[in-house]
Amino acid sequence: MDIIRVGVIGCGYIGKDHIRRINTVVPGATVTAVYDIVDDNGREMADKWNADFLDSGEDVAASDNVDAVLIASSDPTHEQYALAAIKNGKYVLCEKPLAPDPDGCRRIMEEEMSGGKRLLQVGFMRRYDAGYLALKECIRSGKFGSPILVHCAHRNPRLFAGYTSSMLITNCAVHEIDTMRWLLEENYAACRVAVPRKTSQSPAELLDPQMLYLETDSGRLIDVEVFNNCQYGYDIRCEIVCEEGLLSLPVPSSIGMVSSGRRSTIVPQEWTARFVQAYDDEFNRWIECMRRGNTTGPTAWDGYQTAVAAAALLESQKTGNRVLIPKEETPEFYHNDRKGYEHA
Ligand code: ISE
Repeated sequence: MDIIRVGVIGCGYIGKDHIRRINTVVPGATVTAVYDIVDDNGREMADKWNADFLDSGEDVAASDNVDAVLIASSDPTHEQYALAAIKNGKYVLCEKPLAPDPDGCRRIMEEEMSGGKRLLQVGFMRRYDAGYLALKECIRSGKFGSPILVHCAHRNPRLFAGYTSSMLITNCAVHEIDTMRWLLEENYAACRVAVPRKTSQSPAELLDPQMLYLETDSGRLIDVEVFNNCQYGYDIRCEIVCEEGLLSLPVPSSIGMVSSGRRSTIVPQEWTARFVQAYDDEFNRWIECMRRGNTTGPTAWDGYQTAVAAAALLESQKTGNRVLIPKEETPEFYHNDRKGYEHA
């Protein structure tokens, strides 16, 4: 396969960044078609990058000038565009979440399985972050004993318009839900949500911050603080308490500054800055594998498992009760040794 021609659905904040990434960072690919629900967004990207400006996401998925589809539109639209891409036999990278609900993810899996070929990757880019990869390597080494507890924080400096209490789980915490499954290599058994005093910085109706508790099948306990209006910066933390040691996600490095009698370092303000290399590595691997006719990375099954856990967390957010997380066997189609899949 020569240059991979990528069609982009969604030219908003992250879509624009990915279009730049595909056209200027990732070798072997170029953006050939774009669509956005806001015409000006789509037209701006089409003009800037000399891509086809199409009238719908479905047109992008069906275009003869597109080999692969990137879905970077709003969460509730992911399902319809993933189905359109798969129905057209296109490879697809769908930004997280695959769909905000398990049923949407299930319909995508059924479509992919019915076609008999793995086509879809979910954009859980933290699996490509050097810090999380180092944590995984340390766990696998056994040098620190088995993990027992994991403490996470997922803090955004400010909300974007229209954010809801559910989205703290289905849009933000899905990163931790997927990453902890991947890091600890096991599934979840139960969960609980606790809602502390709300920040006065957020709208009164928004449950912000929230504390999420996830229990794994082997009894490990993960706590995730999700705080979407922390004011000071974009701050992602992960500390793993093991039987014989402690592992912590590195704080992103920045220059040290000394002035007016104070020492300081920079706290990132955007996730695109904090995880720029992880995104680049994720897209490099996506394109590289596609050129060999393969898929890689988080699958639709991973997206589904994340949505199942998120649904249980949403139930607990409403009741405050501990909620069991349903278990299902991984379909053979989604086993890591499946032909055409390059397991990282
Ligand atoms: C955003 O959509 C992302 O994916 C970021 O990685 C996450 O940290 C942020 O909370 C989400 O809103």
